[in-house]
Amino acid sequence: MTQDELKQAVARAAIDYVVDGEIIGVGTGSTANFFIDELGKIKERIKGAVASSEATAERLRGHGIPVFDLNDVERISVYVDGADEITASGAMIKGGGAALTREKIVASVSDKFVCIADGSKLVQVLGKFPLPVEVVPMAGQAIMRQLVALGGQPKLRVKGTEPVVTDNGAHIIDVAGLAIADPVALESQINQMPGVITVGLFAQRGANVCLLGTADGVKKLT
Ligand code: ABF
Repeated sequence: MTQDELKQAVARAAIDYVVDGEIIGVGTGSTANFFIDELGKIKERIKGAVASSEATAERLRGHGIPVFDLNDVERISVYVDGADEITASGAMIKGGGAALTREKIVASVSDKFVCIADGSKLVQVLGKFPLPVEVVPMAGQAIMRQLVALGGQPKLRVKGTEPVVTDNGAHIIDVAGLAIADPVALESQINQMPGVITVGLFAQRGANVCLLGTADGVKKLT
């Protein structure tokens, strides 16, 4: 099976977690896009969705799925999203798609986080994938010095010669070289740096369920 077929298989499996008549939280990225396409096929069963990025909102609308502002929604039963890395206990690195802040916000108000990923995303220790940190642009250099002190190799994410600008008007620093033994502690530590908007560690509130696409079929972790 190709990587896209594995992503499609987990996206399909995640439909089982959709609660009829409710508003679904929807993540960002290529695996989430497959989920949106599956959601489009059963759109009459749901009330709508809250999107974690402008790109996701546009794709949802393209399928005729109503997109709600989170301020108008009291609760979300299920949030479905991908990850860049995930451990067997559900701690994740996210943010490769630069949507980490809205992803963390929507996940935080959802009863259940269902992570969908192809098998290559499962790791024992987080950190091989550079850890994304969304920052207020003026704080970039100051935050990078603190990340170096933590043992990381931070780099401003650029597109061409310009910094990548997120949906929130902020920048992304990618931190290589971290072997993250204690993701819960590191999440707090980086979150406390002035100017950090969100760190792409989702450990304090990790995934409740992980659907992993493998050659032997969809495996459920956690
Ligand atoms: C989002 O999309 C992320 O937080 C993560 O960065 C990325 C995973 O992308 P893909 O599904 O394309 O591998 O969920």
